[in-house]
Amino acid sequence: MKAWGSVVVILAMIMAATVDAKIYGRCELATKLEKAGLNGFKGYTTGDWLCMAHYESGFDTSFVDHNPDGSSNYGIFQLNSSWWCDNGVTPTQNLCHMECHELLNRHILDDIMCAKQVVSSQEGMNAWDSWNQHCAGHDLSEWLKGCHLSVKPDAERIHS
Ligand SMILES: [Ca+2]
Repeated sequence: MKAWGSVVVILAMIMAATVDAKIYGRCELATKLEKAGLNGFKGYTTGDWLCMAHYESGFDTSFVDHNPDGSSNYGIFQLNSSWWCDNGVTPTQNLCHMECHELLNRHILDDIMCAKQVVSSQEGMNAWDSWNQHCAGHDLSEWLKGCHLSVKPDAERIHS
């Protein structure tokens, strides 16, 4: 019985850790990003964000990656525990004033707010190696193909 009790506790912990995570669909994420004002923010488009998030996390909010320096990267944008959030382990600047585990749930508005801070730094989206490698200088319109975005793109706003 004791062993079963442990199994139940472990299962409950796994459920608690994963139940609130989400793998976003491409267009669904695009809509979220545009609603949060990322299209055009600091000169980057929704395509830049989709491309980056794809290569960073595969749109999986639960993704955690560990770096050789002992820090870890969290969530859909793989934000780093030395700079942007506090995981209780890595010495951190915690520039986004948040706990890293908050970057692993399906609610990504806080992730987006933090990512806005990242991209506002001097290096912009070069903060993400994968963006630099796979997205910079590419035609990113493919990322939005087939998405019916409810938010008007900036180009239309300029002309109206
Ligand atoms: Ca979050």
